[in-house]
Amino acid sequence: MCRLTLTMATSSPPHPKKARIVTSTTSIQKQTNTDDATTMSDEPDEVYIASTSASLAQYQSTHATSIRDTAAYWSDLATSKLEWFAPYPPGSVLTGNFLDGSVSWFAGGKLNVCYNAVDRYCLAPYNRGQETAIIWEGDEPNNVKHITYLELQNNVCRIANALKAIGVKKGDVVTLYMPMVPELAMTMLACARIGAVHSVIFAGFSADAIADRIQDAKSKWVVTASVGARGGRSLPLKSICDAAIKKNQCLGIVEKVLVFDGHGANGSDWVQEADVDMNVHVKFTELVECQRPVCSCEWMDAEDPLFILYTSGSTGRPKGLVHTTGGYALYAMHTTATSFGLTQQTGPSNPNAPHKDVYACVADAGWITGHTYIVYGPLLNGISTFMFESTPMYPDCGRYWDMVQRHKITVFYTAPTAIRSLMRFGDDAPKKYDLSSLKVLGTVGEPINPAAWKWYYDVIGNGRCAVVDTYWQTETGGHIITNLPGVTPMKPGSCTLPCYGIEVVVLDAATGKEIESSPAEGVLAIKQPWPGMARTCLGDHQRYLNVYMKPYPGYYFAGDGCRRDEDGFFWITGRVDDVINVSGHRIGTAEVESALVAHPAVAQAAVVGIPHEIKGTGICCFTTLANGFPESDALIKELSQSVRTRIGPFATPDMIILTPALPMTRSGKIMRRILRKIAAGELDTLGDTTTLLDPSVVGELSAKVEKLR
Ligand code: 6R9
Repeated sequence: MCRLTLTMATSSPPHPKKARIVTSTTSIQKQTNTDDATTMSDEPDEVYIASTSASLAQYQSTHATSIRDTAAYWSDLATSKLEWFAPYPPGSVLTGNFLDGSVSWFAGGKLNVCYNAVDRYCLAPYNRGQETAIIWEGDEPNNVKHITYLELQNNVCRIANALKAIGVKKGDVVTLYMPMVPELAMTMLACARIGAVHSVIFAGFSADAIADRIQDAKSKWVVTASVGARGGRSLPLKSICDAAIKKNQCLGIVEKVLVFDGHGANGSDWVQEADVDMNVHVKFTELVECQRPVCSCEWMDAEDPLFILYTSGSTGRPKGLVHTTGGYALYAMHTTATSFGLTQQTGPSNPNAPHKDVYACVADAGWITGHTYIVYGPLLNGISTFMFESTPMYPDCGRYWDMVQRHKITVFYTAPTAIRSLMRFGDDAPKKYDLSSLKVLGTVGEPINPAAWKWYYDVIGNGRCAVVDTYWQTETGGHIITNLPGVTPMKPGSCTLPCYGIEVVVLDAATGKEIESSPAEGVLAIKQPWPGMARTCLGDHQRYLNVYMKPYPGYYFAGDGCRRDEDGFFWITGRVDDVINVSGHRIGTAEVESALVAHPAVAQAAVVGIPHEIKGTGICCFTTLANGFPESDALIKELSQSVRTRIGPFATPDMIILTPALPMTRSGKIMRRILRKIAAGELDTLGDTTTLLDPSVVGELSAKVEKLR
């Protein structure tokens, strides 16, 4: 039996920490926790009561309504929160199903996401044109810009006109490979304005990875910047793009590369030499400057694509998930407001709500977190959003906390990996700053270990702030399980309860049957469509069906394992496919394997995740060499470089083990299960090894792993 500790976490005056609460205002408090060793926590679960029984009951009742008649729930919100150029027909709120991947929301309705995120706030009845839309902080802390909604509108219109001037049309895919500068958000919005589909590639990806994505999306247009800046270093983004578009797979596809210039420390950092035989570059900053700041919004159908975002899957080929206009916008807007407890609830029905939050999500806009919770979600709510170009360690490990103090940030959203790496430096850095503006602290990307959760809660939040653990995916468009500030009790390490409109179930992995009682352990699935879900994989609907809809017919399969405890709280236990989560970045083991076997010295490669103190999971590669290639440290370095070149530096292996043989079944399959155990040093729980062709491999490999630890 585990102890159940209850801690107050309200925004009223600080409470003694970990006080045992003897009231029984919520159903949670009455429970006794019997969680066993399956919990990711190495300590007993603790419950932090953030709410009253009334607020939890209110959540439960709204949630029940939202899944009982989900179309009605979302339709009410769609009309009260978004402005439509033409309404959707009453019967088209929700049509289609998971089985054939035909889900569609609000089809026939016409709207524009850029209009809803920018223009409407410049007009009556909102009249917020002079309020800040974007606070940007560059690599150097003193490089700060405040961009009002009106300035944002003007700049977005100029970029939209410039895109049109070079020939970008509705439906064209525009690839963005940009640093975290306001022009990135502006270009995304400009695409949305003219109906072009953006495909943002995180600026840490290599030329090879960019080329694959350009080819897959047949993207004629690429927008980049001459350089980016991060942690005092300059990133040669244009040169990397140049290298990408010269690769075979891009030949004949890319027509123009539009280059924003002037972000370098010395103003222009245009690199000329790669341009010699290419007539494709456009000095985009100049072209944009001479455009008119007025550009009408394209009327988009709710089901027209808004953007593509590539993510890793079980195969080596990245998949381009397609998000559409109306459903995504509504879901982004609604989850931003509810999950972070925004004090301002804007919408046509409530245009003059006060604007109180300084909201900062410090992710990169190149990931889905940045799309939904830096760009679309906050701006659709009419609040100011923060864009951060640098890293948490630059110029020192107090950077985040310095920003909280200077900008009086109220909502701060980051990843467990960042929390863990900052925690290592102790409490002195955060203690130097005034963090009293904070109200809500968010985490995303991977399960947060209870020790990191508590540090975030105690040291950063001073025991006063709600910590929201938001579970979701590129595919889901927005949060699907999270606690709500001031509403849901918190358990460190649990993402708690489903979002409104999301019916989460636990399925028995083998039988696919729903497990109705709690506690339960199995795979996580969703039972009904929701507006923010990705509609397809670009150019490959069959793959979409195979990955998400077919494994458990009638459900959306998320690819994660989970546990539901007695209180109905969800605990994500990690991916159940061949995807590993490194510092919150999804990396397919097959992608790393194909980068390794691309090297002539490699005969076979098997990649598994390995527990890592900071990254959560590290990358461990086992490789056999082709005849004639001797093992050497130099070769290990080359292989590591090969992965960086094929994917990007964030996928750099943590361990590469050269070996004469891999554990294989008699039928010739690499036993990754065994490799995972060897990598984690868990030899006592190896399980059945009788099917191994040569069991002695296990001993040899674990000796090698031990030496490298
Ligand atoms: C938003 C994002 C999705 C995968 C997902 C899961 C893991 C994300 C999590 C979490 C536990 C959380 N994940 N948030 N696991 N708790 N709060 O990260 O999207 O890059 O597509 O990754 O990340 O494994 O399936 P994406």
